[in-house]
Amino acid sequence: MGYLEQATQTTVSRRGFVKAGAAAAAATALTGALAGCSPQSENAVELSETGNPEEGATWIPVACWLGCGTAACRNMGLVKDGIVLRQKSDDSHEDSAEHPQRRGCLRGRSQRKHVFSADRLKYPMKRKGWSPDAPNGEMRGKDEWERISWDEALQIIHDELQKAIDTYGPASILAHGEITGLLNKLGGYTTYWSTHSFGSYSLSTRFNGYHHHGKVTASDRLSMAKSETVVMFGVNPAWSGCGTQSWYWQQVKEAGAKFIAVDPRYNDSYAMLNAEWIPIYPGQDDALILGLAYVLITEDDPASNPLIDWDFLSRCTIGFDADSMPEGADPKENFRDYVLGTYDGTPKTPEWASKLCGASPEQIRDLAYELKPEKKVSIVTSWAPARRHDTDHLSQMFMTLGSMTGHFGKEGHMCGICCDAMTADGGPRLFSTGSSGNPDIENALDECINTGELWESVLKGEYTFNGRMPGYGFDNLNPIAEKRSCDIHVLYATGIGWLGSNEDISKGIEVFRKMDFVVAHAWAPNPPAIYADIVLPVTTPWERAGRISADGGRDTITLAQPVCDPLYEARSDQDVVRGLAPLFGFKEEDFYCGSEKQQLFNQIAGSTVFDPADGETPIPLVTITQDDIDEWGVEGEPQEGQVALKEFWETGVVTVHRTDGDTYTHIPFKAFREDPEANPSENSESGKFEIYSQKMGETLSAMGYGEVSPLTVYKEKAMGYEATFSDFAAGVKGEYPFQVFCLKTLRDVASTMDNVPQLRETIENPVIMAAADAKDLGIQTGDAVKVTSPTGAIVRKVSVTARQMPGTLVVPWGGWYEYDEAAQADVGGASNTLTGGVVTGQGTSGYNSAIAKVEKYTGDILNDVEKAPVVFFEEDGE
Ligand SMILES: Nc1nc2c(c(=O)[nH]1)N[C@H]1C(S)=C(S)[C@@H](COP(=O)(O)OP(=O)(O)OC[C@H]3O[C@@H](n4cnc5c(=O)[nH]c(N)nc54)[C@H](O)[C@@H]3O)O[C@H]1N2
Ligand SMILES: Nc1nc2c(c(=O)[nH]1)N[C@H]1C(S)=C(S)[C@@H](COP(=O)(O)OP(=O)(O)OC[C@H]3O[C@@H](n4cnc5c(=O)[nH]c(N)nc54)[C@H](O)[C@@H]3O)O[C@H]1N2
Ligand SMILES: [Mo]
Repeated sequence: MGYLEQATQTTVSRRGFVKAGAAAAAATALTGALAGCSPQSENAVELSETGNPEEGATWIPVACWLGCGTAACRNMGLVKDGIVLRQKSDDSHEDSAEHPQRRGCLRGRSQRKHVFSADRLKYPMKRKGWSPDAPNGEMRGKDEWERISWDEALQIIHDELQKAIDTYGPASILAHGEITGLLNKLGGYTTYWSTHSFGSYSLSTRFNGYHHHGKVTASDRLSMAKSETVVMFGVNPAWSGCGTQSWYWQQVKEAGAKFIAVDPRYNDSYAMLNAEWIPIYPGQDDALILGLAYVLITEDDPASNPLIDWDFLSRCTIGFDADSMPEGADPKENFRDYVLGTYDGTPKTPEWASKLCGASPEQIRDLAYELKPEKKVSIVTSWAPARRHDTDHLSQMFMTLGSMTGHFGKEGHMCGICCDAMTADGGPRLFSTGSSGNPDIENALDECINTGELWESVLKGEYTFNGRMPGYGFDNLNPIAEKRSCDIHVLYATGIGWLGSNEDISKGIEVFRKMDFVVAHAWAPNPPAIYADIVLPVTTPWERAGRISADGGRDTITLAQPVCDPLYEARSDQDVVRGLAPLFGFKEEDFYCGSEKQQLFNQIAGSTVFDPADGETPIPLVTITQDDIDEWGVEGEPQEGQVALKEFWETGVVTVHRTDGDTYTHIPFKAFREDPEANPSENSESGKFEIYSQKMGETLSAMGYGEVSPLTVYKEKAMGYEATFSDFAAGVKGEYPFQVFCLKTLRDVASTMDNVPQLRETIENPVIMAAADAKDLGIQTGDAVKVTSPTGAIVRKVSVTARQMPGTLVVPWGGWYEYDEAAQADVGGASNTLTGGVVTGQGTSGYNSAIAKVEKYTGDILNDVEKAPVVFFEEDGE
């Protein structure tokens, strides 16, 4: 009997789900239950004769679609007449270490407050001051709004897109999201790329032998629990992987591991794990690792004090010493001699490292001894340290540390990325979803601008082309640093990205104001909507056909049912395209294979799970009968799978029941370690881990954003630690003495939930400052501060803590940009107000790269929760 069979029996078929409504015991007060609902919804629920507002309500699986990477938590809604009265998470089976419930976090559980929020956009709207001939662009963000009909809105969009194409060509439209299929049929559009989540892991690891996403560089959870020591370089699952993933970490603790944290902050995860703390300055991990390498190299004695795994180093890596350098490279440029300072005269001693990273030489020495090859050690990190300028060599630095200490390819040992959905549970995802069946329409253009220089490029009319690398795909890398012209006139935004997730929001607004025409799709008044000309109210996933996702933890797939009809006049993004298609002479079928329900069905039918027999062959997940097909009213073929469609639809979740040593066990680089010749890395020319990577240095340098050396070395970082000094050697701080970095916070997932009052109340998202700095500046928790970087300023309340390195500030990631005239600053706390202005190396997005000055702010500012919801215009009596 296979594991999955076991799994589906326990998970789904046998005691898989709590029958609808069975757990709905306690009745909540009607008003309480509906706080924050739209007026339309409120009218819809009536008290039953028994006075129980939950009578007749049913529990159904509802979508949590947030991009935290863990967005496959099971989310349940108690639904009555299209209204969600309450939410709960996974109680589909008994919770156990091997087969945990997929429990969600406060954000997923607040989705009903998000969907039925007071600030939902209701109708298509047009900015009053905009007209086709006179855009009055400088009024964007300040103007009044008027309600228009969908027909008017679509006609205006058609006319403006057509005008831009006819006048300036299709490349004059900068777009993303659902509209791009239609634009592709019209000749294409200009797109953009960034290194988003992965930072400099995105491209460096394509050449140095490591792995680009990193998720598969970490062991699965049962293997990880065998570690004796876990060294965490910047990992915060309690906030950024909360829900079931954080619980995996607790399993590692319960199994007896010791934890050591290397981080500018002692975060809640470290507190949960009772970790020791080695505070370091943001971005200075490379210096610390070089200090460790010095101790390992100078104190290792294979007989009496084995600190280095010479066997792994010699078989699996190149570039460590003069003898292992690749052909053609200068033998002097090897890692060992760099660390010892043989040729540059600077030994990278713990004292040298201490000056650069802030950890004491003793802490560095002690840490080196914690990493002994004979011990089961997991060295883990996140992408956060790499979402920073000039970190192209950082992935290689961790790879080198793991190689020297030999913590690769053995159970209980690892060296890899441990964040996002797969924190403490690495490995390939066991489930995948099928294709929607919609046609793929190619973009005829390859124009693609790096977000680090996006706004500057639009203003200058010129950018650096390095291939078309849309989304997370970097396969079109074409490092030629070709200077191309760009002439953007129209912005088409779906989502907050351009004035939230990307760097340099102030310059973004400058660009928005220069455009002929700006469209935004949104369900809440987020910054791109506020700075647009036409705003289209779109549905949330709760108002669509349902949602299937295998994007969360590796052993879970979720399926959500629709909750309600589109609220007010909202339409799905697809329906916008369906509405525009005939105006351009296209048919719906040119873009979609059928209804959204048909597409969901196709995704379900095509979903797979790895066969438990071998742990790697995808087999169909869902059994579908002719009756199912008839009931759904879709086209399709019956098929045999592991779970019946009806059951999946009702429970909303399938998980794999893991057992120790099963076929889903993931010990990264195991085969590589055993025989690197037979199992070479796909990501390097030599097939080995390249501590010296010629191809990496050459390729990244060719992108035109600065030299990247083939050898992993210490690098001074733009907008980094040294940049906070005017005279580093003398220790004199400069105009911007603070390093600012971001944190994924409990309130937001990216900036998706920042408008939800209940989350604003729970998590304030203040600027976080070290106690010593606050004392110097006469600042206390609850005061307001103005934080000014070379690109912008924010004013926020401050929270003072002893759990953070002096000289650093945290601006939590997710706030919505909100310009305040009196403060001359953003009072929404949008962290990218402070970033931008530099592009380095592989074009790494510098979300954690900012330097700033701080002053106490004495004007009035409100806490976010005290702010009234933003409504675009008064209700017109409906
Ligand atoms: N300063 C700073 N910047 C950062 C980061 C940081 O830590 N600090 N993190 C970076 C990282 S790791 C990432 S992954 C990115 C994430 O940046 P994004 O990818 O921009 O973030 P998401 O929240 O996924 O954005 C989705 C947006 O689309 C909207 N949306 C979601 N679904 C739909 C839909 O079906 N239709 C429409 N029309 N809209 C929809 C959401 O409401 C939201 O506004 O941000 C990066 N930027
Ligand atoms: N709540 C919430 N969860 C999320 C998201 C969200 O927006 N909100 N976003 C999701 C997404 S898109 C992603 S990509 C993931 C990834 O998220 P991660 O890459 O893990 O990022 P963070 O959680 O911001 O930071 C992790 C830790 O790194 C530390 N750190 C920052 N810079 C450095 C450094 O230079 N060196 C060291 N040693 N430590 C440093 C921070 O103090 C923090 O403790 O999170 C996902 N989870
Ligand atoms: Mo991300």
